[in-house]
Order: sequence, then C-alpha cells, then structure tokens
Amino acid sequence: MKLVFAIVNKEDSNAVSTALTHSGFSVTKLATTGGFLRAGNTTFLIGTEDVRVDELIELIAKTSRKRTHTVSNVHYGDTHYTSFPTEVTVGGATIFVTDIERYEKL
Ligand code: 2BA
Repeated sequence: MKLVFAIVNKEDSNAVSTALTHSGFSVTKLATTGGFLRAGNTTFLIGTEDVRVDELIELIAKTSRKRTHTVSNVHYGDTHYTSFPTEVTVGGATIFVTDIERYEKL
C-alpha cells in the first residue's frame, strides 16, 4: 500500500480529480498554498495498491499542465526579495510516493 501526495495547479484540480475518481481511485483534496509563490494550489492524498502507482502517476501527468508565472516581489526568507519581474515554471505536478505501514477503515 502507498500513500501518494500530488501537488497540482488549482486550475487542473477538477480535471485531475475527475480522472482519478473515474478510474476508481479514492482521493482527498486539500486546498494548499505554495511556500514560494504564496499562491493557492491543490494537494491530493491518494491511498492505493503498489501495482496502481504508475497508472496513477500517468493519469496525473495527462491532466496537469506546466505553466509559466511572472511574479514580482518574490521573498526569499524575511530579508531577501527580488522586486523585478521573475519568470517561474510551475508544475505539471509534484508527486511524493510513501509506504504505508498499516491501513484501516473502521
Ligand atoms: P511554490 O512553493 O509556490 O513554488 C512554485 C514554483 O516556484 C515551483 O514550481 C518552482 O518552479 C519555483 N520555486 C519553488 N521554490 C523555489 C525557490 N526556493 N527558488 C526558486 N524557485 C522556486 P514546482 O516545483 O512545480 O512546485 C509547485 C508547488 O509544489 C510548490 O509551490 C509547492 O507548493 C509544491 N512543492 C514543490 N516541490 C516541493 C517539495 N520538495 N516539498 C514540498 N512541496 C513542494
């Protein structure tokens, strides 16, 4: 059993969610905020069998896009920041796959 954390752009959130649920994955969606851009994104928690992890990642890859954001006043900690426009590429998705020791539904 694995627990997959997938952070996606909030504009892709519905497409990802629909694709995963249609394929039979159980999904929890969290409204989250990226630490760098301080903009909203979506984090999915998906518990699944080991053999379905590749299929899951493929579905997320198909439904989430890379985007370029131009930002100004990017903060690096409390004291350092850039005040000129900076281009940042975000996504498609950032995915963490973790082992689950025990899974119970009570
Ligand atoms: P943010 O932290 O808002 O980051 C947005 C994008 O800004 C990142 O896109 C990356 O291109 C850039 N970026 C992030 N930190 C940076 C830094 N210290 N210096 C320069 N550029 C930086 P992605 O890598 O696609 O990440 C999208 C979102 O996924 C992130 O939003 C964050 O919420 C999450 N994320 C990415 N990597 C992570 C990690 N290792 N641990 C936890 N969350 C992560």
